[in-house]
Amino acid sequence: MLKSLKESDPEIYNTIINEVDRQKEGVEMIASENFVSPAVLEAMGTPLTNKYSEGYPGKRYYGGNEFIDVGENLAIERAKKLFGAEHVNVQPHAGSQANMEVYFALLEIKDKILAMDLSCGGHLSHGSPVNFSGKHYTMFHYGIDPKTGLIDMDEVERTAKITMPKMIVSGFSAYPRDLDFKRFQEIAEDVGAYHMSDIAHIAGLCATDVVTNPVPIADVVTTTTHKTLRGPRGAMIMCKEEDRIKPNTKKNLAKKIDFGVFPGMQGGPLDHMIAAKAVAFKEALQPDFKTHCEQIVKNARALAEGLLEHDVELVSGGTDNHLLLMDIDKSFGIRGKKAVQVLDEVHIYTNKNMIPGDRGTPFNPCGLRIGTPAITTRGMKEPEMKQIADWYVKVLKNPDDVTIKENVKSEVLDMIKDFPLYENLDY
Ligand code: DSN
Repeated sequence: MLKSLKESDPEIYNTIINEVDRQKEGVEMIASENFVSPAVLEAMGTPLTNKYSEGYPGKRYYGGNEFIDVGENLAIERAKKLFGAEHVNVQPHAGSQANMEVYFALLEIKDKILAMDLSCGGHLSHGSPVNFSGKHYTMFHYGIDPKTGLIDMDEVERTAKITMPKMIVSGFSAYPRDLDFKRFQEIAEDVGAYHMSDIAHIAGLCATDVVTNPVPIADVVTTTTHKTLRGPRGAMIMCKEEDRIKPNTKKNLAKKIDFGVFPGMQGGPLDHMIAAKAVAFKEALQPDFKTHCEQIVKNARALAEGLLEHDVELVSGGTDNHLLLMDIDKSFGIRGKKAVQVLDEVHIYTNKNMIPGDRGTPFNPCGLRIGTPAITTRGMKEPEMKQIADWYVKVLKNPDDVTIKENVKSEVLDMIKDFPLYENLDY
């Protein structure tokens, strides 16, 4: 593999090889990252990338789409089965675009949206002022109770009743607990709003009922396909067929969403990525994917226990899902920028993250977000989590101690030898 690339573009070839080696030789704990299967990788790197297929299966604007239609239909049918969805659109290129497509499909510019605050775990596309969502819509935010670290659903309800939004967004990028999607839906129904749930982080856990699956509950659900779902980079939108807010109009909800994706926001779909999504959905339908998702959560809980034994402060005191948020400022007197740097040095990969009531800035916050999807894919279990928790404490307590960092790095390199990655890729 990569023979032609090696010859024609050695600089990019070397970049790829170096990155693959970095992935193999590290403990990957960025909560939104994962390792796709060789089959998913293969589907992505195919001549399907050459095709144009604006439109939907059976209704394309270009000829020659008979096989592309088969691939897209397979992806749709598998996703429906996986999540119990009435309607699925597998064309969105990325999570932010999927959210934009839903807003465009169902709202007017300047309409009111109520979503989770970025500093409490929401996403940029949930109304950050520097994002299209915050610039084009009138945003209101709910946060979390600083005492418990949990979303206060009574506060969500109060804010919804005062602001009367057209859409309520549930979902997050950094919240370690299960969500009460039913209550979100009830509140949305009470105030006459759509309920869009963004499950980008937890999609794999939702599909396997390891955490609550909002697809049968919410009006619309968006997700990326590459996080806990372990597919290729990309996204999809799932929704009910009928529009609860505006029933009996010419276009039902499913048609509005499809129209919001194409022609509303995107042109040609990425057919090689849709084929790879179909491959990943087939993998996620196998019984061992549920066991894998259960292990992701067991690992996150074991990691939390390991850190709590060292009195590390965790937002909400623990986790129900795949991620943890540490208050590293309180626990170790270190901020996010330096923490990520020193952990990089020992081959543990993380990201800095704002935490509720953060005393820092987005570029140098008090929080560190860590997650278990990628290391669970590598086969690590509870005993390794205990070891990893000890490494965090050693490094973050002694960020300038070269000997400690060298020792931890060599222990990391030693441990990951037992968890090989992409062994059969011949590059
Ligand atoms: N960048 C993703 C994350 O890390 O959560 C969300 O888009």
